[in-house]
Amino acid sequence: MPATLLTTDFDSLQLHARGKVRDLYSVGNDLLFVATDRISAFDFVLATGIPDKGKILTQISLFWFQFLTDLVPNHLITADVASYPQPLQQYADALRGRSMLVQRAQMFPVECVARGYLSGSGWKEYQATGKVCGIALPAGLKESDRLPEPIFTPASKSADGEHDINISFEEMAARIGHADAATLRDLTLEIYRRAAAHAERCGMILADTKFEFGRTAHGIILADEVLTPDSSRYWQKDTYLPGGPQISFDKQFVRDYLEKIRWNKQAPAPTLPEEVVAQTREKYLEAFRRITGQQALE
Ligand code: Q0T
Repeated sequence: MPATLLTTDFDSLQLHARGKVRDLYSVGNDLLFVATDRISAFDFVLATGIPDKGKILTQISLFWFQFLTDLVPNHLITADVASYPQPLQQYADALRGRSMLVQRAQMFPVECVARGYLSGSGWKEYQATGKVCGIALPAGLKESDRLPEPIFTPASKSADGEHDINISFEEMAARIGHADAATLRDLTLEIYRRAAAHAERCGMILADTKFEFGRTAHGIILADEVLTPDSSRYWQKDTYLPGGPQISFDKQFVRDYLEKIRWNKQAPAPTLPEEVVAQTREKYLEAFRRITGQQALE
């Protein structure tokens, strides 16, 4: 089993932002996006990482950027470490396979979510109001049901920066302007349709996914990581059964274990047994193989 990269500390680089599982550094006018092996569950980063998870997610993201390139430009400059600027070369071994040099963009303060199925916060909101983000849905839908057509359900970061809050399209338009809001909505739905069709051919259901967009001097670009199991809900097609929650493609063993030990979901987050780590790593690899058609990480 390869070593786990839980945190980066690139002393000579300027940290731009640290997320739950990703670290971003400033590199001149660009950014270095690094996916660690950290894993979160129930909103906590667990004490144990999943070896290669950051590499697997980066390779999935790179596949999708290329798959979508005729539809939408993206922030990727290069993921070829040998082509990175000189100050990054001392970290080449840590960065290889799990990093991207990306263009800095002015990020839109909105999470762009597309949903083709009723799950998570969408299902909760539908049960309470019959709508999701102001969109009326047919009565009588069950949890995990496929929607009549994919819907755009934007969200904004809450003040604590933790939980996203679903907002209506009109609320989004009030924040960023109607024209940009319409452009991001149309892009989000078009990307979702294209990706969901590919997932389907790979035996998976792309239930929903979240995109982040930014603006550069050249226009709107797709940023962040895209269509990874961390930013998307993937289900296995052959076990799909609406009327309840679906088994998470990637985190099923982690969630089962955390339920089994009856963790109270308070800090400190637990460690994972090596069996659960191995099973979970295998699920991420399976997602990678199915989506990219590649047999192994380079
Ligand atoms: C960003 C400018 O998840 C984030 O950071 C955690 C590491 C969100 N985030 C994205 C940016 C990006 C990107 N991606 C970009 N291309 N340009 N900012 C900042 N935070």
